[in-house]
Amino acid sequence: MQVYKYIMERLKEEGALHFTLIDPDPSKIDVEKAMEMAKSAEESGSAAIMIGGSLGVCEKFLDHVILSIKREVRIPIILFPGNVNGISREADAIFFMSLLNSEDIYYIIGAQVIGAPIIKQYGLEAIPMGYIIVEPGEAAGFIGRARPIPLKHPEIAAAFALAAQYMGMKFVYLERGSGAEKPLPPYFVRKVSSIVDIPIIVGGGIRDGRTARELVKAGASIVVTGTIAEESRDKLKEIVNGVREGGLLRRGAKT
Ligand code: 1GP
Repeated sequence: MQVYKYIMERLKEEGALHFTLIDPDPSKIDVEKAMEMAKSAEESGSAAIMIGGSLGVCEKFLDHVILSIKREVRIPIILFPGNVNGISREADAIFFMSLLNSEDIYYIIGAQVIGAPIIKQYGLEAIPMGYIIVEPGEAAGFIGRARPIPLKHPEIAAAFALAAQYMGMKFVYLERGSGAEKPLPPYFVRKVSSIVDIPIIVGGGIRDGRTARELVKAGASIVVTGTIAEESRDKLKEIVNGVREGGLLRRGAKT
């Protein structure tokens, strides 16, 4: 399956999509739980499974989780690596991401240089993505040594996102941090969306359908949730429905 093509075609048809994030940290979930989450994500209407996390990721467990999930679902499995230990040959594609607002060159280009030959060897489809962390940033911000963008300054995130677009990245991800107390406010996404043409992915702290709908209306093309998928199937459904409602309004607009 060509995953980038699949995403763009579905975005064109539906206006917006929901992706479910599974954190493959063996101290947090076991394989059975990951399979259950993936199944419920597909049944709820999620368009893809993302797999990645900041800590505790090892390739052996990652391979095992992905192979097990693959037996359960047909939607694509996309790696969302926090480092080179997040690469698995079993996935359908990898977000080849650069943490643009890191203070550490390793997270901007170092890990990518180490990972690129592995990705080539595994024959994984690499989908270039600019990753931007907004305050508080949670574990991803701390581990990635980000200088989180202040909420008061969406124009800084917009400038980063535009730079990502000009560098040829296919998506830009605005990350509030997994488990963040509050999601990104719509005004923040609206500002970035008014500047860039590439699809915007948002994630971190999204826990209800209304929030998801408002973020899509503000310009998000893809909404990612992780924590809620671990906790409540009903809430996950509500969020996917929120994304759909927002998507209907955005259909035909830029993806
Ligand atoms: C992490 O933004 C995602 O990259 C998911 O965050 O776990 O808060 O849904 P949550």
